[in-house]
Amino acid sequence: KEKRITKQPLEYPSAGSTFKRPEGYFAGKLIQDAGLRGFQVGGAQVSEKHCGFVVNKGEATAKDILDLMFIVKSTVNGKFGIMLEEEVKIIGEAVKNMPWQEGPAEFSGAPVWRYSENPIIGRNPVKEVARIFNSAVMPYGDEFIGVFRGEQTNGIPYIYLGRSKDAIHWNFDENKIQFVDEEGKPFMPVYAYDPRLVKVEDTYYIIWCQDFYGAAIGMAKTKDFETFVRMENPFLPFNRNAVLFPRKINGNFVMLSRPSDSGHTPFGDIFLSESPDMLYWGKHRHVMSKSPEWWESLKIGGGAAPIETNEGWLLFYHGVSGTCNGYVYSIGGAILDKENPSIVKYRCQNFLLTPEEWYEERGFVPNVTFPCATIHDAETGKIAIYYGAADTYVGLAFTTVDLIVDYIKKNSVVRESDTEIGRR
Ligand code: BMA
Repeated sequence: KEKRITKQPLEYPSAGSTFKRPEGYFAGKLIQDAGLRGFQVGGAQVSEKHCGFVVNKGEATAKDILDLMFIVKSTVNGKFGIMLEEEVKIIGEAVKNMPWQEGPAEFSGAPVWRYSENPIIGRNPVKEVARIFNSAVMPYGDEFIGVFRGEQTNGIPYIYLGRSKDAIHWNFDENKIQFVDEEGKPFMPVYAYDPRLVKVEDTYYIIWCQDFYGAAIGMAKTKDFETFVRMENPFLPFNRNAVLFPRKINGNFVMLSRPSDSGHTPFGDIFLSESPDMLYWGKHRHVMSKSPEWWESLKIGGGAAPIETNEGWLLFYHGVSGTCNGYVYSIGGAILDKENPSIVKYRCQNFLLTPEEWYEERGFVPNVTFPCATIHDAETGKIAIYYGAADTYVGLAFTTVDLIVDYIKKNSVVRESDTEIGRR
């Protein structure tokens, strides 16, 4: 720690170290040797203390920072023939009390590791609720809040509110969330499952699957987690796996969804729709299809709300394989274009996580890992993935933005329909 304080420019705000370490060199040393120590554009400066950091001396704009980085990259490339690459960063907020456990030094597959105390939510967690799984959580003040799929003992799923200080141990309300209409009158869905929870500007949105003369998407909003107001159903049946982006893009709300059929849907691609007001949805685009890879060869669907990074939107989704003994649900990863997220920039051909542990292989529906949320810390790049396991438990897995983006890029295969804007 002390070493960091003397060597790193912690007295000025910075987004951490700015460039990746090029093999065989140090970015800071190259920048220093290129004569750029203290070089400044507007309020952005190559730190005088450690040239690997770009610091904000006061009023640096995003443009100052980008311009400075461009000059640094071209100068270093001109002098030494080495192209510096930017470190991958999460764009968003820092998380106090980030749930975390260190990973192994090496990985045989994707750099995603499970929490050693999984599952974090076991059977019969609440009175009259047999199982909680496929649920979404997020930071709330200095603590955490979540919306949980509670399978009642009568078999009907509803959404329950839970709170946690550490995002690992959860306390649930015994009563299901009581939804109301715009007039404040009770307005409960017939059933509700697979909720996602996303904050856009100052409002929290819950999006789930419900009955609308068949399985379709339901939606509600809250500002205080006391009053939950149902909104118009965004799409016609049949549809599942709706995932809202955490900010408007080009002025519109953006949502992923997976049109399907009335049953257990043996097909399905991810689509994207836009809305100026959350009332009318349109400008539908195709994002990505199932692929020839075995683990996502039957259907795919959105998972956690996309994470904004400087490389694009990082999406954890689920991919399904049909075996002679039923479906297997794995977790996949892709990076969508920042301004036009119907374009897939990178898509990992390998799964990131597939059922391997007892709580993923054994339960109400065996062999299911189903991601619904992440908690991600912009300061450190740490990511905690929350996933339903075997339609019975909640599991937690970890990665970091640089490890996972690097892995997705290195193992990326994008096909024709991925790179289109998805309009035909
Ligand atoms: C899907 C959804 C999920 C579930 C999965 C596996 O169709 O219903 O809620 O986890 O099947 O059963």
